[in-house]
Amino acid sequence: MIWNPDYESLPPDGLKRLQDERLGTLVDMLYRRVAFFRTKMDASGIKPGDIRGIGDLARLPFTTKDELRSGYPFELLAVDLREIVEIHTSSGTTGKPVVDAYTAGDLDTWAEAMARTLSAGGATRHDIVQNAYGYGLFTGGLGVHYGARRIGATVLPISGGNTKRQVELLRDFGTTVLTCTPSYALYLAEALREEGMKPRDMGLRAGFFGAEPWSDTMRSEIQASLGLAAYDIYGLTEIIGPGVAFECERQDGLHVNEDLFYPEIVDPETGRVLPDGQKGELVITTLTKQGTPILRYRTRDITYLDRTPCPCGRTTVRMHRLLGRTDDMLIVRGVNVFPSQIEEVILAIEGVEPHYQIIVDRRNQLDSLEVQVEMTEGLFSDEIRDLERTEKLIESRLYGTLNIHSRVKLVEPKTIARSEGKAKRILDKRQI
Ligand code: DLL
Repeated sequence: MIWNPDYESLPPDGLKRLQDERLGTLVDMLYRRVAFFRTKMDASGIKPGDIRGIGDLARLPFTTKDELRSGYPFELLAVDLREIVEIHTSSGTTGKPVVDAYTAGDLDTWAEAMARTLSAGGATRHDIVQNAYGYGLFTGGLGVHYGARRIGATVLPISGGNTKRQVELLRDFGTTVLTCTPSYALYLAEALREEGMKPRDMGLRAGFFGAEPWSDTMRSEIQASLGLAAYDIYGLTEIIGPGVAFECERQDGLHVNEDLFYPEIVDPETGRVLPDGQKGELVITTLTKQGTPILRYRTRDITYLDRTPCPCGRTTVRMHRLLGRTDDMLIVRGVNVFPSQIEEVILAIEGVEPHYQIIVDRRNQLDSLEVQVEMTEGLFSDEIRDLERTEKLIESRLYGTLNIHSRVKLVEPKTIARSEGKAKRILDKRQI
């Protein structure tokens, strides 16, 4: 079902007019209210009057994650703090997190964007939505929650984890819609199987999965094991959270909420805008956001755009499911992990060398993180007890930094391959 045909099925010229108008208002507002954007526009010799529409967008400077971080916590606010009613931040990044500050109007937009997302997969007020995305500063839980409320569905706000309880709820409440990360969906499927529950015994009809990379193979597995239609949903904290783009019943590319978020694809090296169909880095401009609007945000996510009409009746552009990232950020169990964070922890420990390897795998349908670290000759000649103590110490420090559990294995000196160029420290064995 199309939640809001007035916007989702606008004829292309009407959509373009709306985008032109909204971009003009945005640029004008950012120039007046946010010193960070004013300084950047001044540096590029651009005045708000120069931007007459989307056709001029490429003249505006990009915004990067580092810039957002350096504006922590409130430097990029475009309204008075009193107007902000809710704040979310990005998870486990190096240094400061990125802050998304929402006005009441932004929460309304978010609910709208997520209502469209859930409706596209056929969810309605008759559904019972088991929301197993994490509630809290992470945008997944509350984003889905607001959208489910907007369409009038019944929400079970169970949040992530606690698999036994998830199984119980699913059975007792007759859950019809499941929302969580795709890896957790598979894990849950396994738990249900162990309880002797078959897909046909469950009432599940649809699932909305995102926040981490997954593939069509994984989709088939999820659909078969849970007996539902699995939809890919995309978003990021910097822009709004989930609700940026979503699949319709065709499951063939993600419709971008284009009246709210304008997508471009650029060459990650040169920043040049690429034509539709060409792979590159997704760049997003928020067209209506009030609290923390952003110009041309470099997402580092790799995809391409497809403007061919979709039989579903939406006229919005589709982005292909994500093909990767330009940086080396790992997403483990939905949490962003940067290798540099791991390195920092390791380098502060005595008895180990700065040679390590990060191994990410998927065991029992759940991501696992293992860190192999070379020990010094000194530690190598110590008692086993001492080695175990060091392993546990690193594990607990890593947990403190990353907020997810990892396994640390000390290996003998000189056993980790050295590299002459860029070190290849990450081994991602997940088959996705
Ligand atoms: O993960 C927002 C979200 C929540 C999306 C729930 C979908 C569902 P962040 O924690 O800021 O926000 O992480 C954003 O996650 O730049 C992508 O690299 C990755 N990501 C998000 N959705 C997908 C997806 C939320 N469908 C980062 N496929 C993004 C692959 C995804 N990667």
